Amino acid sequence: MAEKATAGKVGQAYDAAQIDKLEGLEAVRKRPGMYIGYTDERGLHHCVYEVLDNSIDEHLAGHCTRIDVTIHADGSCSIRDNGRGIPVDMHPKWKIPAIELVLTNLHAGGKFGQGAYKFSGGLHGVGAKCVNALSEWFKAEVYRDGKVYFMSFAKGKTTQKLTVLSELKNKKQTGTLITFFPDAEIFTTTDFVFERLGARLRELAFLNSGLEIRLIDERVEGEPKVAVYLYKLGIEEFVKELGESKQVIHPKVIDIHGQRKTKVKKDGGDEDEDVFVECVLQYNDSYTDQILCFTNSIPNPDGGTHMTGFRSALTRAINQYSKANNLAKEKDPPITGDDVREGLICVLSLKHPDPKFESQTKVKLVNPEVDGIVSSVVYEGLMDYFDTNPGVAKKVFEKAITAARAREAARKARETVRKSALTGGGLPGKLADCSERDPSLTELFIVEGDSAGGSAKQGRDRRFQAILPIRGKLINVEKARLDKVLQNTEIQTMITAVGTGIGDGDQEGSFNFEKLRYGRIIIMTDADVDGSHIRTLLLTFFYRQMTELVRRGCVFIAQPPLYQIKRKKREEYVDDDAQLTRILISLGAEDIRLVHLKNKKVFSETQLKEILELLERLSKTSNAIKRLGGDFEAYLEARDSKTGKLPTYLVKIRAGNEESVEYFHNEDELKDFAAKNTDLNLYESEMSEDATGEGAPAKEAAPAAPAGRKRRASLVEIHESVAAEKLTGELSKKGLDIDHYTATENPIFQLVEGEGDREVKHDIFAIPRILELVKEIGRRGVQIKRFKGLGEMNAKELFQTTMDPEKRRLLRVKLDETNAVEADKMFTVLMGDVVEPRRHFIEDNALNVRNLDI
Ligand code: 0RA
Repeated sequence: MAEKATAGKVGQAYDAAQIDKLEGLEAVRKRPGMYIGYTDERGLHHCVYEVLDNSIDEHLAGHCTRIDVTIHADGSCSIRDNGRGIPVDMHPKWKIPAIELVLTNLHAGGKFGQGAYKFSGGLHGVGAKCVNALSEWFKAEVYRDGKVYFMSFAKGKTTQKLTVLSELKNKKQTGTLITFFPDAEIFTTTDFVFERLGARLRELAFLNSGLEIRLIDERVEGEPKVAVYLYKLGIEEFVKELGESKQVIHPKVIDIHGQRKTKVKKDGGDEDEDVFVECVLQYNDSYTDQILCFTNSIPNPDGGTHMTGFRSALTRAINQYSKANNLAKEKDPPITGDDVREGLICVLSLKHPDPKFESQTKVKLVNPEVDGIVSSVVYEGLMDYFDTNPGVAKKVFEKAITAARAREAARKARETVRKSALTGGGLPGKLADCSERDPSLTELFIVEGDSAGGSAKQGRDRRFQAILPIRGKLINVEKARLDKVLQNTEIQTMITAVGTGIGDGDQEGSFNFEKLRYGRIIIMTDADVDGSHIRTLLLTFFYRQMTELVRRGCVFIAQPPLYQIKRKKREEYVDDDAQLTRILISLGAEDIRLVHLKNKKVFSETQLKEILELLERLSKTSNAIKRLGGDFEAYLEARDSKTGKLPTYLVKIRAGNEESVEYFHNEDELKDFAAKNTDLNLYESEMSEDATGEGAPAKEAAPAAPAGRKRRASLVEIHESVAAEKLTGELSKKGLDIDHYTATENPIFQLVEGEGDREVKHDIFAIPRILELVKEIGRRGVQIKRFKGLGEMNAKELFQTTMDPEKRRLLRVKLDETNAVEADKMFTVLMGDVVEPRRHFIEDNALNVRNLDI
């Protein structure tokens, strides 16, 4: 009897737990925002991070060395780790498998094994169970005790109870594989973004040295796209990379770490636990700082007590060092926090057993004891470092004292700006203000040049549009210190017109969003080199000095049209080259027929249009291959005659002034070639080029071959092969044999224009000519005018095309908060003075950015 009673009780408890957890997960589905913050792209990606955190915890506990995140072709995502595997044994109290509890019971917490959750990240601390609740389906495979366990769910409800799938060959293998498909009823998007996941995984790899994280995208055609993140030196490499495009003032980073005890509340009272601080820093010659704080691998963009502790320690250490070594001159101003942070790059990573954050999003750490802990670790570490590295200490001090002197000068300059803003009627004379006073309704156009400024003033809607013309080149705020920037009159008028003031901190005249005078600040510059330079300078200024404006999306770029075309009486504005081509093609194709001469097939108008579009796309691939140094016709000819596959590698070989190109279909062919041509050192890094090529100074008596005869090679992967194969395939389906891409002896096609007496026949010997000819025909009778400057448009045109809210296209400048690191890098690279990365950046991005001429 007694036994039965117990069993009944257990049953009850089990049921109760069951109901409890279902209600729990139901709540998550009802108010997803409360649990994961957002249901947009951010929330979608948080799901991956939530699951990932458990794997990272396994790493922190010393049991996991590798994590694979895979975006599958069906749109699902999986996270696989080689940790201990989620426990599958029965929970002593609830009598259900631990894994079920972990994945379904909201309030069960995960504290099974000792120490496993010591530095749990959990962006919102809700873990895998929330992801489960928000997934159309969710599967878990666990490798443990020599078996493969499996369990599955749909929208948080169990669809398959824990079961054993098979025995493991390797009995020692352990790990967890979670796969889930985000529920489209919950999320506004279910498309995972490779770059977004990649940025976070990279950060995690930096913060967890030695952990190998892979991101695999199986949605692409052909081989999956794979990125591997593994940093043996952890945040040291992070800091090095952040400083990569800046001129550092000491080559070796400063690495400080230490630990302190803190009291943590446990069931049985307070217990002493370790808090770990790691802080890596490096100074560069720029005037901005970049301090990234993390707690248990979670970014805290708003800082918090660890940031405060770090800041005070840095100021204290540098001042202390200066005092002890008598470095400052008597008339020098005191060195402040702002001064010691000028040109600083720092990553501060805290590992805390019981972190407390200001909000759900964990952007700010609030544990009060952390201030003292970080401050003491950093101060001690820095003083030690300065004592053993007096050379670096001196440079850091020099940097800080120069900043202090400049700050003093800037304060005086700012005072002048503020005074001039207050006196003389306040607003600059050049500003043509609008009559509306409510900033939510108004816009300010910052216009390049007085003449365009004049047109803009005439053409605008003066009720809500204000115009500020600026003249000549602006000062580069990335290369000059604030006091110089503020002496620039263009900058002064701009600051006064915008109204908010600049910078951060709490000195007089610093940025105040409340004082913004126009809801939209619109940069309007010419579509030429100077224009884009000025635009970049303006953007850099807003990004560095009025960041909040950019963050809130108040800064825009006007998009004047690139062309005006006239045909008969019709006028049209054209935004860019792509649109122009489209228009010319559609005009050209209007009354034209394409005939295949061999079978006399006449293509219909729709077919012709489709063919033209394919050809247009193919010509882009062709250009891309030319850019790589290849020749498109030769490339096509090099295709595999049996399979039709196009080459995926290209090797450029130079010997003196002669250059030749070879194409390869796969790694095997390439290896073969490399083995036969060892002199080319095909698999060597660029570094070795100097040793073999012209770079190395020729030693006089060396009996080396004359430099001219030495062969040098470079190997390039042809990513375009996928697109080219697809396009040529589609063309051939439409009856255009790619063999005819190159000119032949006899005409293959005829393009027939007009009808009856007016009929004109054009023989076509090669496929690309079809497109060319159609464009030529389209261009007839059309006047194309390229707008180089805004000044070429009259007031009415300028308003209609570029300023009229009904018709214009504005580009909103966005600051991707999840990628502030990238944003900073972009501005440093674009405007700073290290040339190499700038070139790479422009080359890498040239295809995406319109008119990016620096
Ligand atoms: C609870 C306890 C232990 C490990 C885990 C959970 C765990 C969860 C996940 C989720 C994804 N991968 C994971 N790996 C482990 C400790 C297990 C033990 O003591 O053996």
